[in-house]
Amino acid sequence: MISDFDKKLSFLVETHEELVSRKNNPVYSGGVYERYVNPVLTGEHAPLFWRYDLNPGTNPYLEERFGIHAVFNAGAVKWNGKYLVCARVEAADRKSFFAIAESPNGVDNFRFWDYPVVMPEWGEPATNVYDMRLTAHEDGWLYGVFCVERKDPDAPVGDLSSAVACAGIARTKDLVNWERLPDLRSGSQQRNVVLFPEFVDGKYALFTRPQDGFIDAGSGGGIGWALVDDITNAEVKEEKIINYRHYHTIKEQKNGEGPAPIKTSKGWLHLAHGVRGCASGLRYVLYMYMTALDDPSKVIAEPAGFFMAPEGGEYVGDVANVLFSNGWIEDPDGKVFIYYASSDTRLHVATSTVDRLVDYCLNTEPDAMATGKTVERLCSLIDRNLALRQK
Ligand code: BGC
Ligand code: BMA
Repeated sequence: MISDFDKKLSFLVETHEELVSRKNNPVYSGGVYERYVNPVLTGEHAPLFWRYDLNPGTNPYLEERFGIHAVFNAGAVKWNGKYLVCARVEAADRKSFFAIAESPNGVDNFRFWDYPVVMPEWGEPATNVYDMRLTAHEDGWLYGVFCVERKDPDAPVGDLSSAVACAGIARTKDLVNWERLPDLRSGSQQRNVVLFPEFVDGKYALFTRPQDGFIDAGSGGGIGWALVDDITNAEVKEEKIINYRHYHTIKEQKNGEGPAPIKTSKGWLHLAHGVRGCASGLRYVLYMYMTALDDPSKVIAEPAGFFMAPEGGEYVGDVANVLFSNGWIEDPDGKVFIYYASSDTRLHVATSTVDRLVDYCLNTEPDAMATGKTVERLCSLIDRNLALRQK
């Protein structure tokens, strides 16, 4: 006779397998990229043996023992022919950690490896870690740079939210064993730190995002750039802002580098997030810009406004109105897989090509910073299109 436990378990196994092996299809999304019908990872993709004690002796009701409700903000890398993401997995206790999932095609069938990343600690143990950027550096290591959060020791009594954010740095050759290096030393708090893949003047180069406090960028003007002599003892000595925040734009309040940029014949392609404040809270959208090949810190193009903003179900989640991306993969044929998360809850993919993304960056007008100019541009496009019609 099949027990209730076994019946329940085979139902769970079947529905989980259905979810994980579900085929994903692109949808037309305006020409620059394609969104996909399904998210690529959710909390429910986590293996059953992470969430349940599968022993009927100790879990007769087959209850979930370890809740995982969100899988989002993932670093990404192509590894031995597979598409790998290093996701931020959040447990019911609000702690997040990293876990690798791999897919044969980059758009569906993502499966987690058996164990999450066991990241060695450095210094005082972290309360939380998140948003890893993976960089295959020309020094031969694969680096993970991520946000490390610890409670602010100087917070007034009763303030249980203030924290200190800094950049943790680790490297690996197999994504299983990680060598943790000292956290980045910097005169300010840091989130969204990203290692540039090449040496610059013989040094390691970092995109930074200095901030006055834990949440507020404050006087931190935007995305910064810093050269570091020794990545095993990294310190931001000098930092210059290369991509500024601006009044009445999608990045009025904060911005931050996404994944490490992609090198193209026309310059470095960057994906970043911009944040503005509004009555419903912070709104996070994605934008793109390009920097020069001979100077990766020099902006040469930046289309106005957002590249992607939440749509439909993407608006809903733990932290609503958020798109965030810290991972993308470029295939040898120029196809680009953009891994973006919605509302701190689930991970999606969008696909494009290097050529289309470069075309978007170089041929979309930059922000002219005034409504009159926006209308002028629209009218000029209408004029040109209507003239075509009359021919
Ligand atoms: C959260 C992050 C968030 C940050 C700033 C952290 O505690 O885990 O998701 O970006 O606070 O709001
Ligand atoms: C942060 C990020 C993300 C998150 C976002 C919205 O500042 O570092 O982890 O997606 O806020 O909560």
